Amino acid sequence: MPARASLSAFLATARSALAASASKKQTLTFVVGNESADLDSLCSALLFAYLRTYGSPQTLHIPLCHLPRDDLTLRPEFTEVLRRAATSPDDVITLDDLPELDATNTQWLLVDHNCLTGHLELFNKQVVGCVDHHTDEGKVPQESEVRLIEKSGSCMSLVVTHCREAWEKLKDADKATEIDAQLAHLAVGPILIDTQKLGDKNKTTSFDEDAVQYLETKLPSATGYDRTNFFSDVAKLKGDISPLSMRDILRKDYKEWDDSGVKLGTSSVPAHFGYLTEKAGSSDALLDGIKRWGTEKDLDLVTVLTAFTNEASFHRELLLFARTEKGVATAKAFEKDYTEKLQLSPWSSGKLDLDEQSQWLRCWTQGRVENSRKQVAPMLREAMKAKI
Ligand SMILES: *[C@@H]1O[C@H](CO)[C@@H](O)[C@H](O)[C@H]1NC(C)=O
Ligand SMILES: *[C@@H]1O[C@H](CO)[C@@H](O)[C@H](O)[C@H]1NC(C)=O
Ligand SMILES: [Mn+2]
Repeated sequence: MPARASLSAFLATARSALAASASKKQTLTFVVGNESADLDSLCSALLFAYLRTYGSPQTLHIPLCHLPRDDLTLRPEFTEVLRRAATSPDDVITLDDLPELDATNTQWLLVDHNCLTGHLELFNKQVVGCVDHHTDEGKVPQESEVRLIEKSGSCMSLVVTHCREAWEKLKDADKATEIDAQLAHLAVGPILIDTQKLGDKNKTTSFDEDAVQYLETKLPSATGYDRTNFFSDVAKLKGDISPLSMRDILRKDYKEWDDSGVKLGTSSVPAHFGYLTEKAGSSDALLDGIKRWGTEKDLDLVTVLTAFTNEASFHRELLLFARTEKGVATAKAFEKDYTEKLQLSPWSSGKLDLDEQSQWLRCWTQGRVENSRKQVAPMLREAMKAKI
């Protein structure tokens, strides 16, 4: 391992080692976060890999962002935290950058989860440790060298707790103070977001408080850091959909179900249909965007659930677009069973609505604002069974 470097130089080293691995038969060690790929997971994997790589024994740990490269654009808050760490999304390693890997030549350390999921599930037997704040699923071997599972607001706080000593012992590098400030930005960002600046008493633990206190010793005011400003910059970006395309808005918070012979896709959006219509340019353009999403995902039923605050009160709207006969039958069953329960009333006099044999659309204002996707998705799945 060369001398400790900046985060971006470290990522370049990891990237070239990964590229060279195809020809060599050496074991690669990966650090990977949760498939939800939120700020906590992404930053925890980067910091943990960095500190494990330059701590002793020096072994290269490759940080893997658990998402396709295309999805990085959906997380402008991550871009902002990387910018403060003098790095950019182009530098990180994503699922798309993985070469063919022989599972037996790999080792995996998990952060922000303790059981590999999705495309990486096939590496489950190669997991050698974890740092996590979710319920212990008992999959990571008990005798692992690293096995830290504790309740905390942010997994990053546990990574910092675990690596604090190693961090202090890192060999000095050129510009060590500057590099440490960059790394501290990377670390403090997700902790502030996950704990509402240590203000959410239901989430904040002493791990989070101690970690922030420690990290801020590496962030004197000369580094430009200010807790309140940094938090509000990152938090604003997290909720901002204005730079996103319609497709990105629909896929940013997307969940899908495929049962009872019907494929249902649901997109949760933090803005109202008036905003979406304006953003698309017209009602027809919005409908086009929704139709294209249904085609791309090959759905029977496209659902868009909006949630937003307007004039100090909280609102929800619901759109169902059925694009196959099965989808239409499901949507009609849903309308019949839940119009009253959810207090659905036509949005904008039904101007988006469609009524054809295999294309049916309803857009409603939802009176029962306490029902989010957590409640509405099971209702839709009941309707999938009940199709009229
Ligand atoms: C990934 O994170 C989400 C959000 O914290 C959590 O609900 C989920 O259980 C985690 N996945 C695993 C496999 O731990
Ligand atoms: C904390 O939890 C309590 C009880 O569940 C709840 O009433 C309160 O609103 C929560 N506070 C915050 C800041 O989320
Ligand atoms: Mn987390």
